[in-house]
Amino acid sequence: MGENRIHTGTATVVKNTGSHYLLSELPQWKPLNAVVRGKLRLSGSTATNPVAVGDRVEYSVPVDADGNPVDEGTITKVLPRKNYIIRKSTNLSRQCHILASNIDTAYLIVTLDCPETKWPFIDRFLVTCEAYKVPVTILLNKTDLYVTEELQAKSGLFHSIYTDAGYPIMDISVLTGQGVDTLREQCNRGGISLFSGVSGVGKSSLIKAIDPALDPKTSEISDKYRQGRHTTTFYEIYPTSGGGFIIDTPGIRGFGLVDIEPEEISTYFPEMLRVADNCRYKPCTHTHEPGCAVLEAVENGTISPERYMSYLGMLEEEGKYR
Ligand SMILES: Nc1nc2c(ncn2[C@@H]2O[C@H](COP(=O)(O)OP(=O)(O)OP(=O)(O)O)[C@@H](O)[C@H]2O)c(=O)[nH]1
Ligand SMILES: [Mg+2]
Ligand SMILES: [Zn+2]
Repeated sequence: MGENRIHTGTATVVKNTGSHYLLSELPQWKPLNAVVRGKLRLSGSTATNPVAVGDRVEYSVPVDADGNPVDEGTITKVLPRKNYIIRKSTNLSRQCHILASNIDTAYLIVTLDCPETKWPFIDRFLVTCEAYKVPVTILLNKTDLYVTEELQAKSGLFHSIYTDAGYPIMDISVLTGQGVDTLREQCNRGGISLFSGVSGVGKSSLIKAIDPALDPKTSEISDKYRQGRHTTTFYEIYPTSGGGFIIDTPGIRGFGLVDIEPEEISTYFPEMLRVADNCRYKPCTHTHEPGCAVLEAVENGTISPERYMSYLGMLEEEGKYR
């Protein structure tokens, strides 16, 4: 025991199981068990989790003469985050949770059926990504199921709304393999990809399709409720054989905005931000003001009524609980 030295370094949190963490010095994959002892100095965060998957941390660990860890490590400091995704448990809750940090691309996985992803959820997720500077791509999964006229129309509408808003969309089917190769290539290009979306949309299945060596837990959808069970419970970074890193997240139910003032919300709708400069009054809530460029854009169809309704919904919700 007298031979032990203390090694210190910087690593990325690749797994969080509640009280324990796994760290690795990416792009190397050599996970080390670590814990937080005592108080960590936090940068003014109100989150319930002081350390999130994706965090870059400083750590120390006792090592033997050959430099091999002889015990678990200790996280001593969380380095400033490039970005993160944070949510409130419910709109009423003051508690918030950092889902993940230092994300290169957030993939929002959406399905129009089995389960149907509610559109306000999509917009709340997108607003959060804009607010915290996380680049996002939408994956429309389970396209194999969109065979009825109604679902095809819905898919068309979905594409036009979110393309107009300025988001990249990819059509995906884990079942037929549509889009999977392209997505794999993107994920392997490096960096951390976050897979997010409500329960049952196929996040874990998609990760497995991207790299069959990975095995995130998947489950059958409960037909009774047409809603997935929450199979994934711990956040985790998976290293792909192509050199990428993917975070699977548990299905998210609600998505409350965190620390976003009502008057800021419209700035996180890229299509509103583009025209808001032309509003006659500033600040403008884009709800009733004469000469409002956003209202005009909704009127003439450049801004989709669906997105605008989402905006009004958020404005109302965020105003109410303050
Ligand atoms: N038809 C069809 N089913 C799919 C597709 N992708 C996934 N599924 C099915 O959807 C169900 C849920 O998939 P999961 O990968 O567990 O979903 P998840 O998003 O990880 O769910 P949580 O972990 O609960 O958040 C499984 O039964 C999958 O087989 C697809 O492209 N088409
Ligand atoms: Mg899952
Ligand atoms: Zn306006």
